[in-house]
Amino acid sequence: MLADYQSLTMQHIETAILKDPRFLEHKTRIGHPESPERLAAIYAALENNGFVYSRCIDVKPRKATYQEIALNHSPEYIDRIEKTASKDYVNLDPDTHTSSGSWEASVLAVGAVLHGIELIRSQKIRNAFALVRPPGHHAERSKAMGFCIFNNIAVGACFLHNYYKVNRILIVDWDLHHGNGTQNSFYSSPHVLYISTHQYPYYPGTGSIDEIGSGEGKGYTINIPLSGGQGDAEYSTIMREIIVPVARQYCPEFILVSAGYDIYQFDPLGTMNVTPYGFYEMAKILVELADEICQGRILFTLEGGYHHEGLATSVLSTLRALLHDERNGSIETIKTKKSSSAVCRQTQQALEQVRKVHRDFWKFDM
Ligand code: Q9C
Ligand code: ZN
Repeated sequence: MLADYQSLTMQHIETAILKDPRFLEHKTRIGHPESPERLAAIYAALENNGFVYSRCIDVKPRKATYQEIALNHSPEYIDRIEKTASKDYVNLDPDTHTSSGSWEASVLAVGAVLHGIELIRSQKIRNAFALVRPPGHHAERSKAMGFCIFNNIAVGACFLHNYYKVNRILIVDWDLHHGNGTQNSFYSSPHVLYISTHQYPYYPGTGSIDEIGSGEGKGYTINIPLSGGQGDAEYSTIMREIIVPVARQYCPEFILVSAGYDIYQFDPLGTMNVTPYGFYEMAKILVELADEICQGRILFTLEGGYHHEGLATSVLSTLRALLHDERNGSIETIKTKKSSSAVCRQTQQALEQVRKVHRDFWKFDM
Protein backbone atom coordinates (compact mmCIF):
# COMPACT_ATOMS: atom_id res chain seq x y z
CA MET A 1 0.00 0.00 0.00
CA LEU A 2 1.64 3.21 1.13
CA ALA A 3 5.34 3.48 0.74
CA ASP A 4 7.37 4.52 3.73
CA TYR A 5 9.73 7.30 2.74
CA GLN A 6 12.54 5.73 4.73
CA SER A 7 12.37 2.58 2.63
CA LEU A 8 11.96 4.49 -0.58
CA THR A 9 13.56 2.77 -3.51
CA MET A 10 11.27 3.38 -6.47
CA GLN A 11 12.21 6.31 -8.65
CA HIS A 12 8.70 7.42 -9.51
CA ILE A 13 7.71 8.05 -5.90
CA GLU A 14 8.80 11.55 -5.21
CA THR A 15 5.98 13.57 -3.64
CA ALA A 16 5.44 13.61 0.13
CA ILE A 17 2.14 14.43 1.78
CA LEU A 18 2.43 15.62 5.37
CA LYS A 19 -0.78 14.87 7.25
CA ASP A 20 -1.87 14.10 10.81
CA PRO A 21 -5.18 13.56 12.62
CA ARG A 22 -4.03 15.99 15.33
CA PHE A 23 -4.67 18.86 12.91
CA LEU A 24 -8.36 18.06 13.34
CA GLU A 25 -8.09 18.71 17.10
CA HIS A 26 -7.86 22.47 16.49
CA LYS A 27 -11.58 23.02 16.94
CA THR A 28 -13.40 26.17 15.92
CA ARG A 29 -16.82 27.38 16.95
CA ILE A 30 -19.94 26.30 15.08
CA GLY A 31 -20.26 28.03 11.74
CA HIS A 32 -16.60 29.04 11.58
CA PRO A 33 -15.38 28.47 8.01
CA GLU A 34 -11.94 27.25 9.09
CA SER A 35 -13.19 23.92 10.49
CA PRO A 36 -11.68 20.44 10.97
CA GLU A 37 -14.06 19.23 8.24
CA ARG A 38 -11.86 20.99 5.67
CA LEU A 39 -8.94 18.65 6.28
CA ALA A 40 -11.28 15.71 6.88
CA ALA A 41 -12.62 16.25 3.34
CA ILE A 42 -9.10 16.32 1.88
CA TYR A 43 -7.95 13.25 3.82
CA ALA A 44 -11.10 11.32 2.79
CA ALA A 45 -10.61 12.28 -0.85
CA LEU A 46 -7.06 10.95 -0.68
CA GLU A 47 -8.31 7.62 0.69
CA ASN A 48 -10.85 7.44 -2.12
CA ASN A 49 -8.32 8.24 -4.84
CA GLY A 50 -5.73 5.55 -4.44
CA PHE A 51 -4.44 6.44 -7.86
CA VAL A 52 -3.08 9.73 -6.49
CA TYR A 53 -2.53 8.68 -2.88
CA SER A 54 -0.64 5.45 -3.56
CA ARG A 55 1.89 7.41 -5.57
CA CYS A 56 2.56 9.85 -2.72
CA ILE A 57 4.68 9.18 0.32
CA ASP A 58 2.63 9.57 3.48
CA VAL A 59 4.65 11.33 6.17
CA LYS A 60 3.64 11.89 9.77
CA PRO A 61 5.09 15.32 10.52
CA ARG A 62 7.34 16.17 13.43
CA LYS A 63 6.64 19.09 15.74
CA ALA A 64 8.52 22.34 15.39
CA THR A 65 10.76 23.22 18.34
CA TYR A 66 10.35 26.37 20.38
CA GLN A 67 13.61 27.70 18.93
CA GLU A 68 12.38 27.09 15.37
CA ILE A 69 9.06 28.87 15.93
CA ALA A 70 11.02 31.71 17.55
CA LEU A 71 12.73 32.33 14.20
CA ASN A 72 9.56 34.21 13.21
CA HIS A 73 7.58 34.74 16.45
CA SER A 74 8.30 36.49 19.74
CA PRO A 75 8.88 34.32 22.83
CA GLU A 76 6.05 36.15 24.62
CA TYR A 77 3.64 35.27 21.82
CA ILE A 78 4.71 31.60 21.70
CA ASP A 79 4.24 31.38 25.49
CA ARG A 80 0.81 32.94 25.18
CA ILE A 81 -0.25 30.31 22.63
CA GLU A 82 1.25 27.48 24.69
CA LYS A 83 -0.88 28.52 27.66
CA THR A 84 -4.06 28.05 25.61
CA ALA A 85 -3.50 24.26 25.66
CA SER A 86 -5.12 23.97 29.09
CA LYS A 87 -8.22 25.91 28.06
CA ASP A 88 -11.32 25.05 26.04
CA TYR A 89 -11.51 28.43 24.38
CA VAL A 90 -9.26 31.48 24.08
CA ASN A 91 -10.06 34.32 21.72
CA LEU A 92 -7.00 35.66 19.90
CA ASP A 93 -8.51 37.90 17.23
CA PRO A 94 -12.05 38.63 15.95
CA ASP A 95 -11.60 35.71 13.50
CA THR A 96 -9.21 33.45 15.40
CA HIS A 97 -9.56 31.40 18.57
CA THR A 98 -8.15 28.26 20.14
CA SER A 99 -9.41 24.99 21.62
CA SER A 100 -7.38 22.69 23.87
CA GLY A 101 -5.85 20.95 20.84
CA SER A 102 -4.85 24.11 19.02
CA TRP A 103 -1.38 24.52 20.50
CA GLU A 104 -0.37 21.00 19.45
CA ALA A 105 -1.92 21.41 15.98
CA SER A 106 -0.19 24.77 15.51
CA VAL A 107 3.23 23.43 16.51
CA LEU A 108 2.67 20.46 14.23
CA ALA A 109 1.60 22.69 11.32
CA VAL A 110 4.90 24.54 11.51
CA GLY A 111 6.69 21.21 12.00
CA ALA A 112 5.09 19.76 8.87
CA VAL A 113 6.53 22.56 6.75
CA LEU A 114 9.98 22.15 8.34
CA HIS A 115 9.81 18.35 7.98
CA GLY A 116 8.91 18.66 4.30
CA ILE A 117 11.80 21.07 3.78
CA GLU A 118 14.19 18.62 5.48
CA LEU A 119 13.04 15.72 3.28
CA ILE A 120 13.45 17.79 0.13
CA ARG A 121 16.82 19.20 1.17
CA SER A 122 18.14 15.71 1.98
CA GLN A 123 16.86 14.51 -1.43
CA LYS A 124 14.67 11.81 0.12
CA ILE A 125 11.79 13.26 -1.85
CA ARG A 126 11.43 15.68 -4.74
CA ASN A 127 8.56 17.90 -3.57
CA ALA A 128 5.90 17.99 -0.85
CA PHE A 129 2.48 19.20 0.20
CA ALA A 130 1.90 20.03 3.89
CA LEU A 131 -1.83 19.43 4.42
CA VAL A 132 -2.13 21.35 7.66
CA ARG A 133 -4.30 23.57 9.75
CA PRO A 134 -4.45 26.11 11.23
CA PRO A 135 -3.32 28.08 8.17
CA GLY A 136 -0.49 30.59 8.57
CA HIS A 137 -0.02 33.49 6.16
CA HIS A 138 -1.92 36.14 8.15
CA ALA A 139 -0.05 35.44 11.41
CA GLU A 140 2.26 38.25 12.44
CA ARG A 141 5.34 37.99 14.67
CA SER A 142 3.29 38.56 17.84
CA LYS A 143 -0.28 38.36 16.66
CA ALA A 144 -2.81 35.78 15.48
CA MET A 145 -4.96 36.98 12.60
CA GLY A 146 -7.45 35.68 10.04
CA PHE A 147 -7.66 32.04 11.26
CA CYS A 148 -3.84 31.86 11.53
CA ILE A 149 -1.81 31.26 14.70
CA PHE A 150 1.80 30.64 13.62
CA ASN A 151 3.01 31.62 10.18
CA ASN A 152 3.94 28.15 8.94
CA ILE A 153 5.49 29.26 5.66
CA ALA A 154 7.36 32.21 7.19
CA VAL A 155 8.97 29.93 9.77
CA GLY A 156 9.83 27.60 6.88
CA ALA A 157 11.57 30.39 4.97
CA CYS A 158 13.48 31.47 8.13
CA PHE A 159 14.46 27.83 8.67
CA LEU A 160 15.83 27.55 5.12
CA HIS A 161 17.76 30.79 5.51
CA ASN A 162 19.10 30.25 9.04
CA TYR A 163 19.72 26.49 9.15
CA TYR A 164 20.46 25.69 5.51
CA LYS A 165 21.96 29.08 4.58
CA VAL A 166 19.63 29.39 1.61
CA ASN A 167 19.87 32.99 0.45
CA ARG A 168 17.16 33.09 -2.21
CA ILE A 169 13.73 31.72 -1.37
CA LEU A 170 10.67 32.37 -3.52
CA ILE A 171 7.27 32.40 -1.82
CA VAL A 172 4.26 32.33 -4.14
CA ASP A 173 0.98 33.08 -2.33
CA TRP A 174 -2.13 32.35 -4.40
CA ASP A 175 -4.58 32.42 -1.48
CA LEU A 176 -7.60 34.69 -2.02
CA HIS A 177 -6.33 36.94 0.78
CA HIS A 178 -3.11 38.92 1.03
CA GLY A 179 -0.52 37.23 3.23
CA ASN A 180 0.20 40.24 5.41
CA GLY A 181 2.16 38.22 7.98
CA THR A 182 4.46 36.68 5.39
CA GLN A 183 4.98 39.99 3.62
CA ASN A 184 5.88 41.74 6.88
CA SER A 185 8.31 39.03 7.98
CA PHE A 186 10.47 39.59 4.90
CA TYR A 187 9.61 43.15 3.82
CA SER A 188 13.18 44.43 4.14
CA SER A 189 14.93 41.21 3.12
CA PRO A 190 16.26 40.29 -0.34
CA HIS A 191 16.59 36.66 0.79
CA VAL A 192 12.87 36.03 0.41
CA LEU A 193 10.98 37.12 -2.71
CA TYR A 194 7.30 37.28 -1.83
CA ILE A 195 4.78 37.31 -4.70
CA SER A 196 1.08 37.43 -3.88
CA THR A 197 -2.11 37.46 -5.94
CA HIS A 198 -5.18 38.43 -3.94
CA GLN A 199 -8.62 39.96 -4.11
CA TYR A 200 -8.26 43.68 -3.35
CA PRO A 201 -9.50 45.66 -1.56
CA TYR A 202 -10.50 42.84 0.75
CA TYR A 203 -9.45 41.28 4.05
CA PRO A 204 -6.86 42.05 5.50
CA GLY A 205 -6.61 45.31 3.52
CA THR A 206 -2.89 45.16 2.76
CA GLY A 207 -1.21 44.15 -0.51
CA SER A 208 -1.57 47.22 -2.70
CA ILE A 209 0.51 47.27 -5.85
CA ASP A 210 2.95 49.85 -4.43
CA GLU A 211 3.94 47.73 -1.43
CA ILE A 212 7.22 46.57 -2.97
CA GLY A 213 9.52 46.06 0.03
CA SER A 214 11.83 48.46 1.82
CA GLY A 215 15.58 49.07 2.19
CA GLU A 216 17.54 46.04 1.05
CA GLY A 217 14.23 44.32 0.36
CA LYS A 218 12.99 46.84 -2.19
CA GLY A 219 11.71 44.96 -5.25
CA TYR A 220 11.49 41.67 -3.33
CA THR A 221 7.78 42.01 -2.55
CA ILE A 222 5.44 41.83 -5.53
CA ASN A 223 1.74 42.37 -4.99
CA ILE A 224 -0.78 41.59 -7.71
CA PRO A 225 -4.14 42.87 -6.47
CA LEU A 226 -7.18 41.61 -8.36
CA SER A 227 -10.75 42.88 -8.48
CA GLY A 228 -12.51 39.51 -8.16
CA GLY A 229 -13.92 37.23 -10.86
CA GLN A 230 -10.50 36.06 -12.08
CA GLY A 231 -10.37 32.42 -13.15
CA ASP A 232 -8.10 29.78 -14.67
CA ALA A 233 -7.01 31.87 -17.67
CA GLU A 234 -6.15 34.92 -15.55
CA TYR A 235 -4.22 33.00 -12.91
CA SER A 236 -2.19 30.99 -15.38
CA THR A 237 -1.44 34.15 -17.38
CA ILE A 238 -0.20 35.88 -14.21
CA MET A 239 2.01 32.89 -13.50
CA ARG A 240 3.46 32.85 -17.02
CA GLU A 241 3.85 36.61 -17.49
CA ILE A 242 4.97 37.76 -14.05
CA ILE A 243 5.96 34.95 -11.73
CA VAL A 244 7.94 32.80 -14.19
CA PRO A 245 10.11 35.60 -15.66
CA VAL A 246 10.81 37.14 -12.25
CA ALA A 247 11.67 33.74 -10.78
CA ARG A 248 14.09 33.04 -13.65
CA GLN A 249 15.98 36.24 -12.78
CA TYR A 250 15.86 35.71 -9.01
CA CYS A 251 16.95 32.08 -9.38
CA PRO A 252 15.63 30.81 -6.04
CA GLU A 253 17.17 27.75 -4.41
CA PHE A 254 13.78 26.73 -3.01
CA ILE A 255 10.14 27.58 -3.79
CA LEU A 256 7.45 27.69 -1.11
CA VAL A 257 3.78 28.02 -2.04
CA SER A 258 0.98 29.39 0.15
CA ALA A 259 -1.71 27.33 -1.55
CA GLY A 260 -5.09 28.80 -0.69
CA TYR A 261 -8.16 27.24 -2.25
CA ASP A 262 -10.48 30.13 -1.44
CA ILE A 263 -9.96 31.28 -5.05
CA TYR A 264 -12.03 28.23 -6.05
CA GLN A 265 -15.08 29.21 -8.09
CA PHE A 266 -17.66 28.33 -5.42
CA ASP A 267 -15.73 29.30 -2.29
CA PRO A 268 -18.04 30.96 0.25
CA LEU A 269 -15.48 33.64 1.20
CA GLY A 270 -14.44 34.93 -2.22
CA THR A 271 -15.58 35.71 -5.72
CA MET A 272 -12.75 34.20 -7.76
CA ASN A 273 -13.45 31.66 -10.45
CA VAL A 274 -10.70 29.04 -10.40
CA THR A 275 -11.64 25.43 -11.22
CA PRO A 276 -9.82 22.25 -10.16
CA TYR A 277 -8.24 22.22 -13.63
CA GLY A 278 -6.95 25.74 -12.99
CA PHE A 279 -5.23 24.61 -9.80
CA TYR A 280 -3.59 21.82 -11.78
CA GLU A 281 -2.32 24.34 -14.34
CA MET A 282 -1.05 26.79 -11.73
CA ALA A 283 0.72 24.09 -9.77
CA LYS A 284 2.17 22.59 -12.94
CA ILE A 285 3.70 25.93 -13.93
CA LEU A 286 5.35 26.25 -10.51
CA VAL A 287 6.49 22.62 -10.39
CA GLU A 288 8.06 22.96 -13.86
CA LEU A 289 9.65 26.23 -12.77
CA ALA A 290 11.18 24.45 -9.76
CA ASP A 291 12.37 21.64 -12.04
CA GLU A 292 14.00 24.21 -14.30
CA ILE A 293 15.69 26.41 -11.70
CA CYS A 294 16.06 24.61 -8.36
CA GLN A 295 16.17 20.85 -8.94
CA GLY A 296 12.46 20.52 -8.36
CA ARG A 297 12.62 21.81 -4.79
CA ILE A 298 9.11 23.06 -4.08
CA LEU A 299 6.87 22.73 -1.05
CA PHE A 300 3.18 23.59 -1.01
CA THR A 301 1.41 24.38 2.24
CA LEU A 302 -2.33 24.65 2.74
CA GLU A 303 -3.71 28.08 3.60
CA GLY A 304 -7.43 28.86 3.01
CA GLY A 305 -10.22 27.14 1.08
CA TYR A 306 -13.68 26.76 2.56
CA HIS A 307 -15.78 24.86 0.02
CA HIS A 308 -15.08 21.34 1.21
CA GLU A 309 -15.71 19.43 -2.00
CA GLY A 310 -13.94 22.01 -4.16
CA LEU A 311 -11.05 22.09 -1.71
CA ALA A 312 -10.60 18.32 -1.75
CA THR A 313 -10.88 18.01 -5.53
CA SER A 314 -8.53 20.93 -6.10
CA VAL A 315 -5.91 19.63 -3.68
CA LEU A 316 -5.98 16.32 -5.57
CA SER A 317 -5.45 18.06 -8.88
CA THR A 318 -2.59 20.06 -7.34
CA LEU A 319 -1.04 16.77 -6.25
CA ARG A 320 -1.28 15.46 -9.81
CA ALA A 321 0.92 18.37 -10.85
CA LEU A 322 3.42 17.62 -8.08
CA LEU A 323 3.49 13.99 -9.24
CA HIS A 324 4.04 15.09 -12.85
CA ASP A 325 0.85 13.26 -13.75
CA GLU A 326 0.06 14.26 -17.32
CA ARG A 327 -3.12 12.25 -17.57
CA ASN A 328 -5.54 15.07 -16.93
CA GLY A 329 -8.74 15.79 -18.76
CA SER A 330 -10.30 12.36 -18.56
CA ILE A 331 -9.79 11.87 -14.87
CA GLU A 332 -12.39 12.34 -12.21
CA THR A 333 -10.53 14.88 -10.09
CA ILE A 334 -10.41 17.39 -12.90
CA LYS A 335 -13.99 18.11 -13.76
CA THR A 336 -13.86 21.45 -15.43
CA LYS A 337 -11.72 22.47 -18.33
CA LYS A 338 -10.96 26.11 -18.82
CA SER A 339 -13.55 27.58 -21.16
CA SER A 340 -11.67 30.55 -22.53
CA SER A 341 -8.11 31.75 -22.57
CA ALA A 342 -9.10 35.41 -22.88
CA VAL A 343 -7.84 37.43 -19.95
CA CYS A 344 -10.18 39.96 -18.38
CA ARG A 345 -9.48 43.66 -18.68
CA GLN A 346 -8.83 44.35 -15.00
CA THR A 347 -6.19 41.62 -14.99
CA GLN A 348 -4.48 43.10 -18.06
CA GLN A 349 -4.42 46.48 -16.32
CA ALA A 350 -3.09 44.98 -13.09
CA LEU A 351 -0.31 43.23 -15.02
CA GLU A 352 0.59 46.49 -16.80
CA GLN A 353 0.76 48.28 -13.45
CA VAL A 354 2.90 45.56 -11.87
CA ARG A 355 5.33 45.75 -14.79
CA LYS A 356 5.48 49.54 -14.41
CA VAL A 357 5.93 49.62 -10.63
CA HIS A 358 8.65 46.95 -10.79
CA ARG A 359 10.43 47.98 -13.99
CA ASP A 360 13.57 49.11 -12.11
CA PHE A 361 13.86 45.70 -10.45
CA TRP A 362 12.74 43.05 -12.95
CA LYS A 363 12.46 42.32 -16.66
CA PHE A 364 9.22 40.72 -17.78
CA ASP A 365 10.10 39.52 -21.26
CA MET A 366 12.15 36.48 -20.33
N1 Q9C B 1 -13.57 40.38 10.12
C1 Q9C B 1 -7.43 32.52 5.32
O1 Q9C B 1 -7.96 32.27 4.24
N2 Q9C B 1 -12.43 37.40 7.37
N3 Q9C B 1 -7.92 33.41 6.17
C2 Q9C B 1 -12.60 38.59 8.13
C3 Q9C B 1 -13.95 40.55 8.76
C4 Q9C B 1 -11.19 36.75 7.65
C5 Q9C B 1 -9.08 34.18 5.84
C6 Q9C B 1 -13.93 39.24 7.98
C7 Q9C B 1 -10.73 35.86 6.54
C8 Q9C B 1 -9.44 35.16 6.90
C9 Q9C B 1 -6.23 31.73 5.75
ZN1 ZN C 1 -7.54 33.08 2.41
